[in-house]
Amino acid sequence: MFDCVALVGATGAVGRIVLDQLHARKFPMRKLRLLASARSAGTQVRFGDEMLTVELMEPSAFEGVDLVIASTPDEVSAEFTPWAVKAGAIVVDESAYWRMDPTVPLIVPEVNPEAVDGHQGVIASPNCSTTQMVVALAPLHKAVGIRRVIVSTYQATSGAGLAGNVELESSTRASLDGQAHSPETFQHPIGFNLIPQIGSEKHLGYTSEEMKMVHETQKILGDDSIQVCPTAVRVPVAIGHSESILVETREPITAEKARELWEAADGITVVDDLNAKSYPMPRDCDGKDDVFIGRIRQDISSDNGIAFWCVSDNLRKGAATNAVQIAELLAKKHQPAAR
Ligand code: 2RA
Repeated sequence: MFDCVALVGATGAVGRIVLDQLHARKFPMRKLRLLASARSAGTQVRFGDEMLTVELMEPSAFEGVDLVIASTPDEVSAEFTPWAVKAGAIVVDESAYWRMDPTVPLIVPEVNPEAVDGHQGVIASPNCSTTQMVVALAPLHKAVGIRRVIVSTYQATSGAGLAGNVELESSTRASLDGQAHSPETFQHPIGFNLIPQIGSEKHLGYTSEEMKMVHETQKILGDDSIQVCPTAVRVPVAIGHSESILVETREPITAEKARELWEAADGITVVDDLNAKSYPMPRDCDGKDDVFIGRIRQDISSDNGIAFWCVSDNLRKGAATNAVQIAELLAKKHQPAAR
């Protein structure tokens, strides 16, 4: 049981779901405080039957806080995290800022829960497109080893926050009305379109989003030899990232064995009957916490390959749910400090 938990970023797309999850999962805490920049301070936010007032985030605001769950841009995390750690809090951070810091565990509870023991005050939650992929990859990696992953993503507009969904609507409406539309959040109009760029150029023509999938996957699975070749694409879907994944394994594995492993794994639901037109789709996964897997096939172009389709709610398992699950791991180990 934590005495005091602070949520940073409660008014954002992910923060709202963190609040719902803390309430729905009866997170063990005596008090919840909401912290934000001056722009949101003073806002009233519902938590169950209570209305909480968002407080100004400044160094002294973290006094007495045991645990921080944060969903903010990278530069905000860089500023406030040292304040929180200095005040004695553990920070579960959803930004990209700390993820690749060697002193910071990067955790997906179904995959590497043991990494929680190595924290030095900060624990990072991965990028949404990585999280759902590693949940799917982990059982295969454990059973037969993974040599290489080729992944194409189909990422929802909510990955870019509330503004992404506002732009999906306005761009779609403008297209239907035959009007021009100037994009602000995305590089091009997203209505009736696909945009093969998420983030900026990072390495050899790969974007920042794509390179996150490479480095975060290796860190979470604890194996730098895994090769990942990603293509990240923004699609006109509001919620739910989809991924087409081809895995080259170290030892052969059949599609039937892969299905068995996924059916037995925590956090995975298999939806896989092509003849019944049954496979995961973003509309069906919206609002759910699992990672959904379907279209499970042997790679017909090589001996050691499995191809599959993977969908997950990017705001839930891709962000809020994963952070709350990390906080639950911490809660199991937490002894209230004498202050
Ligand atoms: C996106 N993965 O979908 C990003 C959000 N972290 O834009």
